[in-house]
Amino acid sequence: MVKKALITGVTGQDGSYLAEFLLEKGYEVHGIKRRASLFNTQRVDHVYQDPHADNQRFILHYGDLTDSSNLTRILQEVQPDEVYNLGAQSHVAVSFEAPEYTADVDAMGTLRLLEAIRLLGLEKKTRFYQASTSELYGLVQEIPQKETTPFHPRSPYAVAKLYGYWITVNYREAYGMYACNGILFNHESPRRGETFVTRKITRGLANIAQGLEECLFMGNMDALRDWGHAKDYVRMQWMMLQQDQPEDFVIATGVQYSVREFIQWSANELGITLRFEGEGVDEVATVEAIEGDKAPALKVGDVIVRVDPRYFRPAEVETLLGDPSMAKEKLGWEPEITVQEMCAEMVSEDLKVAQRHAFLKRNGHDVRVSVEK
Ligand code: NDP
Ligand code: GDR
Repeated sequence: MVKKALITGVTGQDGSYLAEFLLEKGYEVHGIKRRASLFNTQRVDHVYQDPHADNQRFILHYGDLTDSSNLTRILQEVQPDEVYNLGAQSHVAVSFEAPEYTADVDAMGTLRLLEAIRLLGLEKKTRFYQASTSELYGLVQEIPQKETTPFHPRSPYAVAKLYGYWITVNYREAYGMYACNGILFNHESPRRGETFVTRKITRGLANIAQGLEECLFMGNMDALRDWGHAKDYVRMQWMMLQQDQPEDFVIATGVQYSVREFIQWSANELGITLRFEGEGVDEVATVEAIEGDKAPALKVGDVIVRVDPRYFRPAEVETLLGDPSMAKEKLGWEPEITVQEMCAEMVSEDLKVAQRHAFLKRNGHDVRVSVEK
């Protein structure tokens, strides 16, 4: 029997890697996509299958985590063996601006899915994965953070995800459902959304190197994160649903770096040596040396990174460092891609796009790159 998986958030970073992974494993993969005024399936277009073809194994359904009847209908139609709830308003800073919507999608959306599984009598058939987050630790109570570390969320996003975490545990305990949480630390890739810090850096610096932007405006560069590669982390999401008993796991690399270090590595990948000077809102990064031909638009002395307090958060999560030893011991999981390798891959992909845009611009085309406002 072919296994069926349903992924919410299939058009996002993790959803796209997970869909690829499950298709390779022979699953029939169903995904929920939102209606948008523009196409929003770029991350999964390469696995798209013509709906007119036979034996379709990748099927998209219109839906939304704010709509119970829609979720119930899709679950009833698909009768999935596994549900991966990756859909979310996933941006921490945006959650301060849209707290109620974030709660509706991230907290209530999780409840809607669990309750639909139960109402349809699928609670013994369908296994449920909840995309929980290191943001639950927020103001950290213990270093490194593990499965038993107490939570102290620091944003509307993290508070909503706290509800998602506990309602998943509750449905497991109350109804015997196979439901579990992956407490994932930050994970990135060339498919990362453009306004998360790593992608903002790799894309921004590649654009600056090619003369498409002038300066990168950053928030708190002292923030420390435990960054892994999304490809490694979706493998673990699947592994969590293949155990005899459902359990919650921390997924992390166990190493931590600052945002500033990530900027340095990205610049180095472009042949640029940066010098950071000043403090707080006056901190800037200046080009100290240039090697090779990846940054033709720059000269020594250019200031290409500045701080903009607009990107500071009302309550910041200063430091996160995960302890993935339970995942290693019980599931044999270990990350395969280092953060430096991931940074190199992200810069290389963003540079290719920037070079294409710069070529078009040099040849008289009106090229505008979107930047975070
Ligand atoms: P993305 O922001 O890249 O993707 C989020 C997905 O959710 C997109 O497909 C988005 O659709 C969809 N979505 C947003 N709102 C709704 C809604 N109302 N109804 C249905 N779908 C919706 O996130 P990631 O792939 O990075 O993360 C996946 C999950 O893991 C999220 O839940 C996130 O909170 C969580 N997480 C992520 C971590 C990370 O470091 N990446 C770490 C820990 C947890 P659209 O494409 O239309 O916007
Ligand atoms: P985070 O990721 O909030 O950890 O949530 P993000 O990349 O947005 O921020 C990481 C850290 O970098 C600091 N920072 C900036 N962040 C952004 N976005 N833009 C900036 O200009 C900037 N300057 C500094 C932030 O203040 C923060 O400390 C991500 C999301 O994927 C969540 O969905 C997920 O749950 C967590 O990771 C784990």
